[in-house]
Amino acid sequence: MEEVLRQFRLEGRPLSCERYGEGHINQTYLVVTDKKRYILQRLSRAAFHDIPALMRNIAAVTAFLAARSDDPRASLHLVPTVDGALWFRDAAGETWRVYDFIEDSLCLQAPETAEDFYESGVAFGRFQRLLQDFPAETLTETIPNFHNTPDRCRKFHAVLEKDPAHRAAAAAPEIAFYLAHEGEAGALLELLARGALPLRVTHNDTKLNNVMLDRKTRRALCVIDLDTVMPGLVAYDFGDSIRFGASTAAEDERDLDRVGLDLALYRRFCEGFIPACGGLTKREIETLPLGAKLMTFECGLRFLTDYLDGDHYFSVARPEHNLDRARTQMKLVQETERRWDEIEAIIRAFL
Ligand code: ADP
Ligand code: GN1
Ligand code: MG
Repeated sequence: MEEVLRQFRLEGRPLSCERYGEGHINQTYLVVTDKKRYILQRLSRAAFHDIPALMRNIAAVTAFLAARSDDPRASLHLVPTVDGALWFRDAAGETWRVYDFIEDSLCLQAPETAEDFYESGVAFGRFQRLLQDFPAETLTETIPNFHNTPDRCRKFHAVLEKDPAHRAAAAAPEIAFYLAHEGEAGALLELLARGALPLRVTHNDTKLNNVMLDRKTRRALCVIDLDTVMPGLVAYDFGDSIRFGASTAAEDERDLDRVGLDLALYRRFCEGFIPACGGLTKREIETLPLGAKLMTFECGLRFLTDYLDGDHYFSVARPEHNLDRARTQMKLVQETERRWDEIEAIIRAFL
């Protein structure tokens, strides 16, 4: 680690470097020097296949956002290497990058109050609005077909057919559930293809723990985890936030009786997100609940696919971790169906 840290232009002498945060993709470390704190990340090779392009995206988006705020904490800041590069590739082929640590902030794994969730909606909505002027054509698609749900279904079938980790038998009810729900997978993409929904620059990974709140005021501060900023639909960003933050339980809760939808949180998120986006079309707003349902289905399907594949993509802390996650998402899809009329009533207030 010392060798890696020597490559970056850090202020002060490194005192410690420890694993940090609860992201599922990169390996994240908190680095403390005698002057400052930093976030060091080893990028996932399973997730990202064109790291130079990914880092160019992030440099462009962070510079764009930094130019639009007086607050240095309103955007991530990359720390360059001693050679002036944005990342360092080590002898083993691993890629490392460093950000300034966003100080006096909070990163939550679940909203403590409805206001926290509202503020996360403001953060992601504002991010969406600011990026309306970003030159989308300069962005590389870091993970092609990331939210192409029918493509996720195809990948699921391919893994299921091979059953490489011999786990399909242990997941028969979950497999049956996801197969039975495939019919709706293409609903948003069909609307896009018909020209009914606009393509925007979206974040695509809008979990609550990818947003920072100000520790004192608990107001929206900054959106982080920019690895998947790509052209997409606003329903993706809305949907992924709801999937994670409006659930009554953690993403990996094992007791499914505890997993449900908190519709008060759902509504409060809408109140933060929709106005902050500014200028969403009527059709975009109408399709937000479908986005939440599809992002939940898709994420569950991705967890199940990774479980069947032997856990190569998402970080896991136990052998059944991805299966547990696939089950919570399944329960949330069921709850979304059961409470669909109530959800539609919430959205109608914003039309
Ligand atoms: P992953 O792609 O694995 O989710 P993230 O970029 O989201 O990685 O980082 C993981 C966690 O590290 C975040 O949820 C957050 O808690 C913390 N984190 C990341 N960047 C910063 C930063 N610049 N300042 C403070 N905390 C950060
Ligand atoms: C991953 O990187 P992280 O932990 O913020 C994943 C998301 C999933 C999420 C599920 C690049 O998010 O797509 O929705 O896990 N990110 C990537 O918790 O695949
Ligand atoms: Mg993250």
